[in-house]
Amino acid sequence: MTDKTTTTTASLNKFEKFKAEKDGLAIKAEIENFANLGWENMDEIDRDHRLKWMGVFFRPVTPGKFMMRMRIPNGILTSNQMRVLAEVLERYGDDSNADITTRQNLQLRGIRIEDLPDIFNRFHAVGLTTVQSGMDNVRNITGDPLAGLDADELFDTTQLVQQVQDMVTNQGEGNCEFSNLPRKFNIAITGGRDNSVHAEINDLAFVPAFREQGEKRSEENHGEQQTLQRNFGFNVLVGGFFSAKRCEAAIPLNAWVPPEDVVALCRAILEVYRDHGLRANRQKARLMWLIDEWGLEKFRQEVEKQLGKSLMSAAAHDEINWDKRDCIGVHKQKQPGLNYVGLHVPVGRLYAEDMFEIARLAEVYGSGEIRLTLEQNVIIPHIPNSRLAIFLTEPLLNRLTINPEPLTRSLVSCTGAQFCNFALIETKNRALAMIKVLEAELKLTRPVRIHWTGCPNSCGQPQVADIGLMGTKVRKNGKAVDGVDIYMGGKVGKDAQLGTCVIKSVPCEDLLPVLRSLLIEHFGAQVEEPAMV
Ligand code: SRM
Ligand code: SF4
Repeated sequence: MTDKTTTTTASLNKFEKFKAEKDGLAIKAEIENFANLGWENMDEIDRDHRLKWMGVFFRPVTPGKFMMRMRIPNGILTSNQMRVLAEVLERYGDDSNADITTRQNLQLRGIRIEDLPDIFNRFHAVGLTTVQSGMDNVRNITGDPLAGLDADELFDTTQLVQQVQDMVTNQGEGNCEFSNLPRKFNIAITGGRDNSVHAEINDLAFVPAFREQGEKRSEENHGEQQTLQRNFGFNVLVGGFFSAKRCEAAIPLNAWVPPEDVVALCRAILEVYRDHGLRANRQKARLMWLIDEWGLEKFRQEVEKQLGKSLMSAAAHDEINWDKRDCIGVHKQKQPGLNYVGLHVPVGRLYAEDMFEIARLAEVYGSGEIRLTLEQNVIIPHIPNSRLAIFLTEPLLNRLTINPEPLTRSLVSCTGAQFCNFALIETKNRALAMIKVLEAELKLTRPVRIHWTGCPNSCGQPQVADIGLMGTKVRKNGKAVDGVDIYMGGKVGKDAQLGTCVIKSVPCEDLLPVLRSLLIEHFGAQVEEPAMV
C-alpha cells in the first residue's frame, strides 16, 4: 500500500479511521459472539458498518431486523439455493421479504442477529455467500442474464464472472486483499450484443469486441504476406459511477483483452485503485476521481505496471449493436427445443412463498437453474417445448406474469423509505400505485422505462431510464413534502447515454398529471376512452 493509506489516522475520515482500527472482514470471526450479545449490546461501528463486510446491514428504520445482501454472480442461482433463502425468510413471517436488486442480486429482510451463525452455515452448505457485498468492497458482479442461452451472444461470460468473484472474495470466504478499497467498486462483464449490464455505469466494464491481429510472413516469390485473424475479447471501460454529487459514464481505457486476461486485469485495476485511490474525502473516492487526478494515460500505465505487461489498444469498435431486451415472456434458447421464460416481479419484491414456488418451477420444468435480471425480474431457463404449455398454466404466473402492462413491465425501483435510512421518499409501493392509475388512464403501445430512486445516491438508476424519478423534499404550502426531480433522455443498449434532470422539485402528490403529460407528449400514450355502460 502507498502512503495514501498509511497517512496518520488524525487526517483520515471517519470511515478510513475505523477501517484502519479493525478491518471489516475481521468480524467474520465474531458472528457467533454478536449472536450471543444481541444487536443492542454490540459495538456501534461493528453493528452499523463492519457487519456490511459480511453482507449484513443494520436497518435504523427497522432496528433489530437486519437486511442481508447476497452475492449472486451473473444473477444465476440454483433452485436449492433459492429454497434455502426462502427457508431463511420463512421463519420471520410478515417481517420478511426479498428484493431483487438493480445489480441482479438478492437482499433478504427481517433477519435477526441471533440466527446469523445458523444462516451462514446454511448458505455455506449450498455455496451461497454474502461476503464483501457492502461498504468499501466490490459489489455483485453483473453479467448478461442470457449468457449461455442467447443464440446471438458472442461469448458466454458466466464462468468469467464467477472467476472474478472467486478472485475478489477468495472463493466466497472473504479476501483481505480487497476488503479495504477507498470506496465501493462495480464490475460488469458481458458477451452479449445489447449491453444488458449497463456497462456505462460501472467502475469497470468489459464489452465484447473483435480485434484484428495481423501476422506478417515472408513467402518465397510472393514477398511479404499478411494474414489477419479476428480474435474475440473485450474492450475495457473504466470510471462509470453515480453518486449524490456526481454521475459519470464510464470511459474507454483504450484496452482490449482476450477472455483469459479478464481476471488478471480486474486484479491489477483493483490493486491500483486500492493502493492509490483517493481516501481523504468519501465524496471523491470512486475510481473516476483517481483517473481525473492522474489522467487516463497515467492510470493506464500504472495498470500495465501492476499487470506486468502492456495492454493492447482497444478494438476499433465494440459489438454492442442492439437495443436492450427486457427478457420478459417466452423465448427460444440457443439449445434446440429449450426455452427461457422471463417472469415479471413487481418492483423486484419477492416473498418466501414466491421463492419456494420459483424453486419448484425451475426444478419441475427446467434444470433447476434460476436467473435474475438488472430490471429486478426472474428468468426460468431450460424449459423444453413439450413442458411449456403446462408451465404457463402455473398459478405463480398470475402474480409474476409473463405479459405485464407496458408501464409495469419496465418499472424499476430502489428500496426507498420503507427500509432505507438514506431515503427522502417512499418508492416501491408508491411506484406501483402510480403506475396502476396511469395504466388505467392511458393506452401505450410500447414499454416506457420508469425508474424510481429514493434519494440522489441513485441506486434505482434514474439516469438510465426513459423517465427517472429521484426522491427529494419539496416545499408546498410552507411544508416540506415528498417530491421528485425528473430525469429524461436515458438511453440503454447500444449508444447508451445518461439522462439528465429536466424538471425539478415536483411534489409527489402533484406527480400523476406531470407523468401523464410526459407519457402523452414523448412516448405516444393515448388517453383511454371511458368504458361504455
Ligand atoms: Fe445503492 C447505498 C441499496 C444499487 C449507489 N444502496 C445503498 C444502501 C446500502 C444504503 C443503506 O445503507 O441503506 C442501500 C440499502 C437499502 C436497503 O435496505 O435495501 C442501497 N443499491 C441498493 C439496491 C438494493 C437498490 C435496489 O433496490 O436494487 C441495489 C443493490 C445492488 C447490489 O445488489 O449490490 C443498489 N447503489 C446501487 C446502484 C446501481 C448499480 O450498481 O447499478 C448505485 C449507483 C451506481 C454506482 O454505485 O455507481 C448505487 N448506493 C449507492 C450509493 C452512492 C455511491 C457513491 O459513490 O456515492 C450509496 C451511498 C454510499 O455508498 O455511500 C448506496
Ligand atoms: Fe436508499 Fe437512496 Fe439507494 Fe434508494 S437511492 S436504496 S433511498 S440510498
